[in-house]
Amino acid sequence: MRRAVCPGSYDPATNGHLDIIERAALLFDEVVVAVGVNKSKKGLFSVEERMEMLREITAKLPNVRVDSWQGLLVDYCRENDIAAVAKGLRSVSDFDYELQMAQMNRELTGLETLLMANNPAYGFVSSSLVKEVAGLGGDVKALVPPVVFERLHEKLANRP
Ligand code: COD
Repeated sequence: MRRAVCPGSYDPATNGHLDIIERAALLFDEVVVAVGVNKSKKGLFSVEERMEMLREITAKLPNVRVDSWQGLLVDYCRENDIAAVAKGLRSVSDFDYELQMAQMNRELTGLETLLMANNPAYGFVSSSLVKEVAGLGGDVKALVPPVVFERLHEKLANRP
């Protein structure tokens, strides 16, 4: 089975993430959307909340499942029989960073990386900008899946 991982923070998932997940699902038998657990970085959403939203937005994709991991991505992939990482590229700065990680991962265990040119419609979209714009009252409806839009507004409304 050809299995790939789409790793990320997904705090929260955006339409840019979803576009990459959908396209990876056409190329691989199974795609694991894996939320990285970073104990030193507190997100807006908990890892469980991010996973729940990802499960909802990928429910229509039968060969996609959602998981989380902590530590080195190469270790997670080795333990889960995953041969490739699938990621999106938005810009030259993304490329510099992603190329370095891809080369390191290949050096560590031979893990391959597939870098996909992003959909230009979402080239400017990132989780952090979505949170900033929504937090300041801007409309991000066109940039995130409906369930994320709803939860984002609930979360921001309940902020201390
Ligand atoms: N269009 C297309 N793709 C997008 C978009 C968009 N608008 N937004 C995000 N993406 C894609 C990118 O491919 C990005 O890499 C991925 O989604 C995840 O994005 P984020 O913002 O949710 O997640 P990041 O960048 O914070 O996550 C970084 C990882 C957790 C994936 C990374 O740090 C990692 O792999 N860490 C594991 C630890 C490890 O193994 N370290 C050694 C690395 S060599």
